[in-house]
Amino acid sequence: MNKLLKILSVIAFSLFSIVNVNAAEKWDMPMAYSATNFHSQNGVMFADAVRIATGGEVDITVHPGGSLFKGNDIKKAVQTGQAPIGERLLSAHQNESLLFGADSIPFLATSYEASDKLWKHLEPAIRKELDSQGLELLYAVPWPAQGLYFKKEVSSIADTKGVKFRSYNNATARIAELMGMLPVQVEAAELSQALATGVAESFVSSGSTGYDRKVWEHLTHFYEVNAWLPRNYVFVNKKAWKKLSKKNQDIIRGVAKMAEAAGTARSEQLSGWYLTQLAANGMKVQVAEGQLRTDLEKIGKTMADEWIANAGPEGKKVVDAFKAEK
Ligand code: PCA
Repeated sequence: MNKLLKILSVIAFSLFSIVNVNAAEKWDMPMAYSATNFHSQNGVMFADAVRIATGGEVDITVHPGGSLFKGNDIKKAVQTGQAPIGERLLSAHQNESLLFGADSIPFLATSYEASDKLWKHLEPAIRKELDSQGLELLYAVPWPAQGLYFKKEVSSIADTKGVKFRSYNNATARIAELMGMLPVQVEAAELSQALATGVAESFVSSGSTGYDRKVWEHLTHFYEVNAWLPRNYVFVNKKAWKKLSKKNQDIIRGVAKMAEAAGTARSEQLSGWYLTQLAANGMKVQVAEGQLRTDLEKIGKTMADEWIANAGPEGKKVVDAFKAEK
């Protein structure tokens, strides 16, 4: 009897170990933007593809809309291991290193093609920087080009003085300053609230965020500037990454490449549609021209010069290589 129990416990123990070896890594993935946003939908497809391709061994659950961690807290949460994986706006970290803001230099890369080229030169530097912070870069997808939202007609920066402006990173706060506006940093998840309460009365973003946040309920004018295409990126805590088998790491890298291509294609496909939706909901959608365009280009030049002067040799190398390829 005793012998039988011993044998049974050995069998039970080995079964337990086998199950344990194959147990799924369950990863929660905080994302900052709404569930219906294309970045979030792409994140869900990425998670599904990883689950399928790893035979269920890596099981990622997406938490959009800042529901698990607010946008501003996602990187810290992943760095400290509170979440193994997450997504964040890359340029939100330009206060840590200007390199993170290379995709938000006004008028440097203003189309999807240019954005891809810039990313090709920027990606290795970002990967290295993130690695030194204990993070593994997986993929990055651009937002549609950025334009300006107001609740009045604006013909030049003379019309923007004193306007309360919602910023989403240092570059957008600097734009506000240079346009004589008053910047206040607000996450996209809280944008409708900020507009409704008058905390902000204008902002710079894509048609995507204007559409997601139904900003026609508060604002009236959208000016297409095509100033830059900032990226969201998905990254993993290195310790969590190292716990995966080499095979699963390779699978996830492959799926990440597909997610980057699919998300970028989706962003481009939707970019024009978002603007038609703004117009269909009553906004005046127009191209920034004349004095407004001239003023914005001047501000863009100031900001590009400031970036190059402060980003150090590595930043300069990225921008030079991008320009040389143009
Ligand atoms: N939407 C994000 C960042 C860039 C964009 O198009 C936002 O406004 O927060």
